Amino acid sequence: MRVAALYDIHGNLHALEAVLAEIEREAVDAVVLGGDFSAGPLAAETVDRLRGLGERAHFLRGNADRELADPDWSLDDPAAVERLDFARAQLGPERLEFLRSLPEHVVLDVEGLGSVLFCHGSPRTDMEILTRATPEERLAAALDGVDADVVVCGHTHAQWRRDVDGRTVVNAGSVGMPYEGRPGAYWALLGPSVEHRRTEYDVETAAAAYRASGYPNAAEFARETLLEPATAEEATAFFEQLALERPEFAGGP
Ligand SMILES: [Mn+2]
Repeated sequence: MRVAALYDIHGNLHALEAVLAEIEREAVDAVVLGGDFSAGPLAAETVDRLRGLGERAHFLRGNADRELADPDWSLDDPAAVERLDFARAQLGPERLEFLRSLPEHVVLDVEGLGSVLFCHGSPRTDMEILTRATPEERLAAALDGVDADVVVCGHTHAQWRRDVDGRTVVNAGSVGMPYEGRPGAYWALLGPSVEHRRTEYDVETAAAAYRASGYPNAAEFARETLLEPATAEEATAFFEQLALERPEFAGGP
C-alpha cells in the first residue's frame, strides 16, 4: 500500500486541489487526512471535497478540528474568536458532527515501511509540538508505548524526519499553511520509502479566494500564510519556545 499524508490543509481548497491532482498521477491507495483540514477560509468546501474522496480517505482530527467542533471551546483573543465563529457558521451542524466523530489516530500497513501510526501533534496529544529541534528526550517520551515502525505527525507545518530509538518520526508538512519560507503545498508520500513532496499551485488565486470568502482579516491571513510564509527556522524557534512555556504543548496536561 502507498499512502499520501495530507496534513494541516486549513481550508486551503486551492492547495488541496493541486495535491489531489498530483496524487491521481501517482499510484496511491489511500489518503490520510492528518488533521486541521477544516479550520480556515474555505472550510466547508474543503471538508466536502475531502469527504468526496470516499473509501480511500482516512480521517483523523487535529486540535483545530476538535476546537471548532466543540461548542464550549473559545479563546481570549477576539480575532481568533471571530475566525472560529466564521468557520463554524460555514461548516454548519452536519459537518461539525462529522468532525466530532473522527478518531485521533489512524494505523495503516505501508509497503516497505511496516506499521505506520498517523497522529496530529504526537501519539499522546493533538496539541504537542514536535519539531526538528525538539529535544531527543521529549521526542522519545512522546513515542513511549508506541509499537508502530513509523510515526507520522503534523501540527507544526514544516517537513522533517528524525530517527529515534529504532523508529522513524516524520512530519508530513502542511498542505495549506506551510512554514517553509517558500509558497507551495507540502505533504508526504509513504511507501516504499518516505518522500517529502512540494506541489506548486497558484497562490495568488488562492489568496484572492481567501479575500473573497469573507474570512476575518483575510488579506493579512493570505499574506502571512500563502504569499510570505515564515521560514521553518523561524517557526521552529517560535514553537520550541512555546513548548518550554506551556506544558500542554509539550505533551503535558
Ligand atoms: Mn494543529
